[in-house]
Amino acid sequence: MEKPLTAHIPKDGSWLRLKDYERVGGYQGLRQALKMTPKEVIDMVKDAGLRGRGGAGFATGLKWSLVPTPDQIPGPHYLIANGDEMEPGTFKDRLLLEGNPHQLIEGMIIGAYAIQAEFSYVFLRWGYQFAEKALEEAIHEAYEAGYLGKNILGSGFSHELSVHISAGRYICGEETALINALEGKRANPRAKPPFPVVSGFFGRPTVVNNIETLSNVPHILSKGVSWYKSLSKCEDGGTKLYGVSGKVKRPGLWELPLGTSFREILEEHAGGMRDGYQFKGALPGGGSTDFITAEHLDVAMDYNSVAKVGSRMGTGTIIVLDDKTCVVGMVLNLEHFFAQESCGWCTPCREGLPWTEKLLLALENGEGKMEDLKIFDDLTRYMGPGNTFCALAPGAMEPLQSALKHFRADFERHIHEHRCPWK
Ligand code: L3W
Repeated sequence: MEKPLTAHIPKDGSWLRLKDYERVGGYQGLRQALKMTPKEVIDMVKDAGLRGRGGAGFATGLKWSLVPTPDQIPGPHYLIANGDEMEPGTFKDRLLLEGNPHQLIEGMIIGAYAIQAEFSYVFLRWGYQFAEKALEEAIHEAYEAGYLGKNILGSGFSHELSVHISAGRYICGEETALINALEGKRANPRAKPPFPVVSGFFGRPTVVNNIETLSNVPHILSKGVSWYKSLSKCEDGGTKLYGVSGKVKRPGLWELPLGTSFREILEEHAGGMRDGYQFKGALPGGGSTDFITAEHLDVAMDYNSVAKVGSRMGTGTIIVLDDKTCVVGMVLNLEHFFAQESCGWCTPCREGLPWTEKLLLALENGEGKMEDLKIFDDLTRYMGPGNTFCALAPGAMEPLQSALKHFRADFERHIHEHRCPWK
């Protein structure tokens, strides 16, 4: 099984230096891209079926193709790698940032060439300090070797790349809040449309892509579309970093074919449930996705298949719920996080999330009422898609609404027994 994204990450906790990266084919994708026109590069990424790995799964080549060309809107154009990884349960970009920063840098230069961007930024989570060090050193190596700067490899294309450290809030990872933060403003999301591809950083055409997404790009260019599609088990291309946390025998992160079954990830790679614990449900792609249950164990972990069973693949990092953990307590923990991380810009999110947290806390403490379940149903609707500026509140409602759907009896037991039955 090929693992292009992770195969060469050193096992001793260090990162892949330029010479070692080049030895395993590093920067061949960039060399190939610079022989092609920007449109040919975009078409290749489109044909490869690369979809955004940040959570939404938007087609990467399509996103790039929506950027006006410099003939249509003269520069500057920008590319931003979103490394503000803070989704609950998600720890996949960190591995790529810390272990193989050149792969990301190469993907960024290729992406920048495709959209003819003069500047790019890695917007990095505040706490990822080892990643920052590795990235800064790798960027220095790339400048020294002529992969960044003026007239890259004699192609006539010039590009500058730098790292920006996030202020350390979840909302800074939402792409339009991220752009505001990068401009030095308060990190409030902006209304979309206009999408950043048309009006982003300082009102200029801007592509924001996830770290894992951009790390795929060098391999598509160097090894081709059919090879890339052959890595996957579904209609989209490539591999995926899948993670598992919770009461499993071997929590961790694995690079596997996109579309690997949930059961295989859970039972083979994570080793199954720990002795004494039963699988009850899971959030398939971070804290802001809907629960799936034991009846969905055979779902293929790809964007379309997980959507068909009423959830989203999201970031592909699974959080397992076991039979000895209270689902109300688990959702309370998530809603506490989302309420704390709301930027307060729009009313449903600012008011609705603390209200949700308060009601869940009362329920968990045995002080809930049956009417509260109706209020939860209303809150999930009021904070649903289309009622807020960004996806934070609708995402926060996904675990709650699906917990109420699949595990409503657990909520009712708290009310009838005036206590948490799991304590
Ligand atoms: C041009 C159009 N561009 C959409 C672009 C858009 C963005 C991308 C996806 O949230 C999800 C969220 C979290 N013309 C376009 C267009 N685009 N239509 O496509 O857009 P969107 O709005 O569907 O999603 P989003 O707001 O970017 C991402 C979920 O991911 N999530 C969170 C992950 C968090 C991390 C992290 O911490 N690093 O990854 C997990 O599931 O809930 O639904 O670029 O501009 N017509």
